[in-house]
Amino acid sequence: MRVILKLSIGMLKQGLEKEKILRLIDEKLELDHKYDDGSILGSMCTEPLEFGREIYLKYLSKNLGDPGLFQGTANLEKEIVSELGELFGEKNVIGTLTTGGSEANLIAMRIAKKLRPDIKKPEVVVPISAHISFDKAADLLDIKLRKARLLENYELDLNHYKKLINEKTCGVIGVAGTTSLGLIDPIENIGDLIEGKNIYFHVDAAFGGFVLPFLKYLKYDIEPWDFSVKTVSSITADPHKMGLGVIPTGGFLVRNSQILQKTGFEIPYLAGGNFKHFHIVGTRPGGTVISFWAIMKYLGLNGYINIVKRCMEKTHFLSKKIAELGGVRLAVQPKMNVVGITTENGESICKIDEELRKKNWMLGKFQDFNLIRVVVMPHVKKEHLTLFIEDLKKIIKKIGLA
Ligand code: 0PR
Repeated sequence: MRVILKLSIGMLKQGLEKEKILRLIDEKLELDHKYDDGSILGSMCTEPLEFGREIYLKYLSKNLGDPGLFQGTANLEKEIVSELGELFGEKNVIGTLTTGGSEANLIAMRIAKKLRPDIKKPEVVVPISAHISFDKAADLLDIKLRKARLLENYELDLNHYKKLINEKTCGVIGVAGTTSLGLIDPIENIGDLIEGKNIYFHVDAAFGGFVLPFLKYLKYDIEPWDFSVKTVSSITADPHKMGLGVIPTGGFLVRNSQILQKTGFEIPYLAGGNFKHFHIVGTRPGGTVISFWAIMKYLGLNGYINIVKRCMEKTHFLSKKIAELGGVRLAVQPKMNVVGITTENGESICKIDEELRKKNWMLGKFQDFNLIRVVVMPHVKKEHLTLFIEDLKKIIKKIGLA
């Protein structure tokens, strides 16, 4: 039998010089927005801390998919989990770093379902403002999502939430730092609704996890949202958002260590030996973990407090400017470094978003809530915000909103 080997069309027969490749990459990446050019106003990611980047590059081949082979790296992950647990009100937690908030939320949804095999058609209650990752998880796990409405002021309608809890509910979700507005759901009240009911309670603090503890140190009035609320079973908190970790680094913490034994996956054949794990992915980066360990050691509590302090100063600056503009208004007074902007007269925000994009300003648009969102990440400078406000003012005038 003759085998005809056909070279794939895109692949070169002969490799190129490194110089040439670097030039090609530069040319092709011209299309990308850059964090430091100021245009990225609607991202929850940012440049990782430079030191973290250096460490990451050193350890690219570490694979925590087989932790028995990389026990040192696995121990660093345990240290991170324990330090974060303490920051979130419970030192003796278990957990893991993930590829991001979506994987962490998917893991939480799977646990909620697994712990209640008695429920034939399981349901999970989420606020309608919860991240899209819960829809993805529900789809993958065949869970029915029951979505609770918001009130006029974008806060959770707790009465509606309560009505959605029933005998099929295996889990409830609260968000500490919503994607659209950075709001904090009433975690204690949600906890009261499920007390004694054998319902899993997951808090999504993918964004807020690396903001809220530091706001508390800055004397902001932050209602309890973490393991200090005794009914909370697990928390998502992502280093690759306000933790300044490299992409991809998410985080998942669980209060009860028994849950790993009860619901973990097992891989019997690994070179480093068998172990139980929560992950959806198999091979997974150790480099991000080592890098984040280094970032936490380098910044310390004070480093994070200062980063959040500066973001909040710029948030207040932007909020004040928006409030002075006319034609648009703040959707809510920001609780963290997320600023939602809506129209004053209720007209659609889409035209403004479109015009802003033409001027190269990239914000998040939340059509259901009729708002556009700025996330005041560390890469967003005051000069950028000043230019943004100038352009927004011109646009409001151009389209006749004020
Ligand atoms: N939970 C919350 C509350 C989130 O806001 C996000 C993502 C997730 C979970 C999921 O996290 P991963 O994206 O790590 O899986 N929030 C941002 C968003 O959807 C993600 C993002 C980041 C979007 C950068 C755009 C962007 O440029 O808005």
